[in-house]
Amino acid sequence: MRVAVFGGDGFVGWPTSLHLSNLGHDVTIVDNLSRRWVDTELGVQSLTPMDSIQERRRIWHQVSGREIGFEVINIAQEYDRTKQWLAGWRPEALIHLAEQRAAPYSMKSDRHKTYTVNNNVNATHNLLNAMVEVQLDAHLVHLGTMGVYGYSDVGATIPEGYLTVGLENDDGSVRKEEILYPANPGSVYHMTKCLDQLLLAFYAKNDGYRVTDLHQGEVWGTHTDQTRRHEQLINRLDYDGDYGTVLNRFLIQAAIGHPLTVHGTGGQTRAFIHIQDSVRCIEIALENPPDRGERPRIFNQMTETHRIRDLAELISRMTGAEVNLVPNPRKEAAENDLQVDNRQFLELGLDPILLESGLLEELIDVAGKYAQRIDIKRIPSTSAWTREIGKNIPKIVEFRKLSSRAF
Ligand code: USQ
Repeated sequence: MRVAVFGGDGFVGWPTSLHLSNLGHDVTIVDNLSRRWVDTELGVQSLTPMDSIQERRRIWHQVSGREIGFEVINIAQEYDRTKQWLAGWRPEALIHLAEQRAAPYSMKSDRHKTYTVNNNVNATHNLLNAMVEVQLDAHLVHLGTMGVYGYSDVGATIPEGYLTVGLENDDGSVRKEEILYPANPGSVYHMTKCLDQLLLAFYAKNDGYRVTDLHQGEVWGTHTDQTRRHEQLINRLDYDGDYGTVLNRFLIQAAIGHPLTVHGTGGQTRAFIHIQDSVRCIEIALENPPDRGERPRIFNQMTETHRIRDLAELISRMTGAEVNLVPNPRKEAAENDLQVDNRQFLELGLDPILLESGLLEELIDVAGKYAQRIDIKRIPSTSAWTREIGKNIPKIVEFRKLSSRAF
């Protein structure tokens, strides 16, 4: 199948492109390389040394004999070029990962909020709009987030996208309807994924487009079967306070003897998935499109849930790392429970890689190998959700207890 991976240079996009290429799909990456520019803006770098996209593709060809195409297009800003490219290459499936994905980055300043909304919402709308215009009968697979549901404790399992509700008619009778689960974003980034849901629903209804939305949890790990095949195929791995996500950050922190940075009480519960399962889920979604005229098919792309302080304790037991409770820069519930329905992927053959798989050690090893690339001043999360919260968040945090393992 001809598959376009929009955002194929990113943390999920690169291993997805390799995975699909390895399965025999004809893959082209469309990317504006913005993630590399954000690294430059923030003055941080991936913990793992990352080659240019051209070099990565050259190495992939060398190890696999397969070609991955590449186009530099900013799909959020260059609507006409996006349309022309779609009209010319005519992909049969579009994997849409071309969005700014960090909640703390989206909350850094008014400029970052504006950028995140403009980039994410326009990217999604431009793709849908262009597909209609060039009459492309393709399946659009969009990467959403578990964060669209919010983390309020409703005491009920979160369904896969749609909630069954009872609507009271004027005559007092009650009829059942399925509605999009009420959106409850916790950051500007998460809000853009909520807005995406409406765009996807509209184009599926109005133009009969086949759309899948993947509500993904937090991705952990860095290697997949394909990135392991050559050192220069390595995936990026973020540890900094803006782009590093919690489980990867804790493992990296443990590897260099840095105290684990638990926000608040650590009572927040989140959904997790390993990067290998993430790319496998995208493969499964690709193979199981909805029919034309159906509403978007929504999957919960996660395999387990954990409380943040339990993760910290687990990693502390494994490594002896110290656990620090630090002031929470976010506006979020201090404690929440989370039960999530993920039956669709399991029924379609996903065999989850869970935390006890031993891959936690692999990530600690990767972090240890590249430890000299870490700038410890970039570890704390300093992007505050409100000005008031910001007053309690130190901009520079001194860590006096780094162990000698660090450097
Ligand atoms: N947290 C800590 N310590 C840290 C970093 C984070 O306690 O050092 C806490 C946060 O306060 C939050 C939780 O861990 O309660 C998750 O934070 P995160 O930075 O790991 O993840 P988040 O910002 O929510 O976003 C990430 C990805 C995003 C994806 C989302 C899935 O960046 O693209 O959509 O996870 S979900 O969490 O299910 O919304």
